[in-house]
Amino acid sequence: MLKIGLIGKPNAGKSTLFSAITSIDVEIANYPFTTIKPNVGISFIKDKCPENEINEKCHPREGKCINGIRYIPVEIIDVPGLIEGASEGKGMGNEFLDNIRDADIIINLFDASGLTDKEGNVSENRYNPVEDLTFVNKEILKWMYSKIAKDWIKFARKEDNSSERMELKILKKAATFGLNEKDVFLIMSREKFPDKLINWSDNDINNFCSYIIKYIKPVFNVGNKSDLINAGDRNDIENIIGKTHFISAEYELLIEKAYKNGYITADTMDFEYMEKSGSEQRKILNEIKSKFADGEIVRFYDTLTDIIRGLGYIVIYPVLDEGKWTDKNGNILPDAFLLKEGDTALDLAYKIHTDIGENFIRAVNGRTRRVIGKDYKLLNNDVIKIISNSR
Ligand SMILES: Nc1nc2c(ncn2[C@@H]2O[C@H](COP(=O)(O)OP(=O)(O)OP(=O)(O)O)[C@@H](O)[C@H]2O)c(=O)[nH]1
Ligand SMILES: [Mg+2]
Repeated sequence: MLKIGLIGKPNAGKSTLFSAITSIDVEIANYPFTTIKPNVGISFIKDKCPENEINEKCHPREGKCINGIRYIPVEIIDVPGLIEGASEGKGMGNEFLDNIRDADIIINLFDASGLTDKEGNVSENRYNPVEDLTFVNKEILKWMYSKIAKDWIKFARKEDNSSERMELKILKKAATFGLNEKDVFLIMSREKFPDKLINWSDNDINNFCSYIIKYIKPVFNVGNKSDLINAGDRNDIENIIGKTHFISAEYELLIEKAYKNGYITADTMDFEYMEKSGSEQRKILNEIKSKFADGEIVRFYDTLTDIIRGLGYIVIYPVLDEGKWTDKNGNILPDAFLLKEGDTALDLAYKIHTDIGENFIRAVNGRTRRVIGKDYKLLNNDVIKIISNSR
């Protein structure tokens, strides 16, 4: 399952967002270091389900499908707040970042309102939110460096004496961040490093870490508390850091709760009011609705979808019956897997099971009914049957 880590300075609204998107109640409060232990939960990314094409209802094994929109589960991890100097033990330190070691995507949630200072304390003076981005990114890098550089000389001496491929040697260090051989190969082929590990300087190790972020594990800055700012504030931020997603965890939570309690018909912006909702509630929700309609604030689900699309993730539906799009028990489109653009039918086979990958014979495209080979490049929303020799 795709893993998404929520990081940021204390009081930025990480736990509020976590609660809104996972429906898990966690501690939320207007002071720093409310969260002291990471929270882990499941949320979803949404995509149009192929069930629409066959006029049948699908049977998701995981997640759900509502009105033809498939909800594909992703793991969300909310961690304590990060402050400058965390790598030297300040605040809650940085050990807790180990919980997002193998996250595929890191979201740096920053308080766009500027109403909390660098350490997350509510402040009278308006604070420039862009400052958070610099130190949070630095702390992430320092944390990665500390893991990779640990016992480097001992590691380098041992590995320099072996005839293994360089990628496999580096992987012994990089696997802790969830990287695989392909990932390491990508970094090593695009960037230059000394041939012998013993000759890697601190700078080389640092660069390697920054390339992990650049190529494999991107950090996305997302502005929170955008309900408290105006167009000018948004411009000021975008002038410095470029196009930004402005969200409101508070609104996300309000909408989610209104939906769960039966006040509105959907948790999307096209909701209608249910009879049970009162006039005060409708007034607040109308205001919220208009802010989203004006594009002042975006829904976090849309942000997430944008990020995932931008990274080249695609949704693939493996089936056993290429005609009916079912598994062996007749369940329609039971699974939705996230793969990456460029991944092949063989990659899908391995993702289903190593045994199926190893014994791959051919595959069939469920839409065209054509036989495809192991090198077939998967397309978003493909329905694929894999034929293998595995028992
Ligand atoms: N106005 C507004 N307030 C928000 C928003 N998101 C969170 N808050 C408030 O900000 C405060 C901090 O929220 P938390 O979710 O506890 O923040 P956190 O980042 O998890 O904080 P730590 O666990 O201390 O690192 C709470 O009072 C929230 O109600 C938002 O989008 N808008
Ligand atoms: Mg928190």
